[in-house]
Amino acid sequence: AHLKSYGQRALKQTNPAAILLLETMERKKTNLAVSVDVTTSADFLTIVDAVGPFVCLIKTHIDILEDFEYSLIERLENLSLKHDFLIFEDRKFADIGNTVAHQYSSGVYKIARWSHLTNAHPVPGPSIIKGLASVGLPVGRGLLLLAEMSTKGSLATGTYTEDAVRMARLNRDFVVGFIAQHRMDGIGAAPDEDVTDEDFLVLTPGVGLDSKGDAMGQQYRTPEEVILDSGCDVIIVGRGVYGTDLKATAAIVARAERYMAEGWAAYLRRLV
Ligand code: UP6
Repeated sequence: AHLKSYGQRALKQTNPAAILLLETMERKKTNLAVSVDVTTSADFLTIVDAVGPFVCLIKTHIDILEDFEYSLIERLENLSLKHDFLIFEDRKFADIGNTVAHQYSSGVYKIARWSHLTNAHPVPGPSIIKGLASVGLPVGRGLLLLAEMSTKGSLATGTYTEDAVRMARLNRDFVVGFIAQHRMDGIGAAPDEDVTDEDFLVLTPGVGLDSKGDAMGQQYRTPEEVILDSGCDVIIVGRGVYGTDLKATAAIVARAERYMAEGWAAYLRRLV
C-alpha cells in the first residue's frame, strides 16, 4: 500500500485529519514535519513562520512555552492557514480514558480545539483511545499511537508494538497511524485477517543528517533510511532544523529546505 502516492492514499482514508495531511503533502510536495521545541512564544512564532512554506505539519510541545497565553493559538492557526500546514500537538497522553478526555479538551491548552493530530501511548490499553475519541472524533481529529520510540533502550518493541497495531486496527475511525520507526501495515494480524488494503500513516521522529544522536538517548536516522528503507511517511525533525541559534532565521530556512528536499527525494525513489 505504501508504494502508492500520498495523493492516491488520501482517496482511501476516512478520517478528515488523515485526508487533509496526505492532500497537503501531495499539494506542497513535502513530507517534512518540523518539531518546534522552543520555550518562548516569540521564537516559536518566528520559526513556524520561517519553516511554514516547507512543511506539511508543525509539531508542538505547547506545554514547554514559558510565556504561553491562549492568544498564541490564534496566531499559530493563522500561520497554518497562511502556509498550508496541519498542527500536531505531541502530547503523548498515557492515562485512563476519563482523565485523558479532560486533558485533551480542557485545561490551559484545550488541545482538541486546534490540533489536527495528537498522540497517545498504548500502555493503558484500548480505553485511552475511547477517552480521546469521545472528544476528538466529533470534531474531525485524528490520533497516532506510539508503537515504537526513537530512543536507546525503548521498551516499545516486539509484542508491545504488535499490540499497539492491533489496538489501532480496531479503532480505524480515529486512529490514523503511528509514531514509529517502520511501516506497521499487517503487523500482529491474525492469519485469517485480511489486511491487504491496510494503510496506516507512519510519522517518524529521530531524524537527523549531521548527527547520530544526542547525550540523552536520542538516536537519528537519515530521511532516506526512514522514508525509503523503512517505508515511513513523514519525517519529524526538531534540532536538525531549528539548530542552536534560534535567531539565525536564514540558516533555519536553509535547513528546512534541505530536509524537505531529502525527504521528498527518498519518497520519489520509493514510488518507482
Ligand atoms: N519524539 C522523539 N522520539 C520519539 C517520540 N517523540 O524524538 O520516539 C519527539 C521529541 C521531540 C522530537 O519529543 O519533540 O520528537 C525530536 O526532536 P529532535 O529532532 O530535536 O531530536
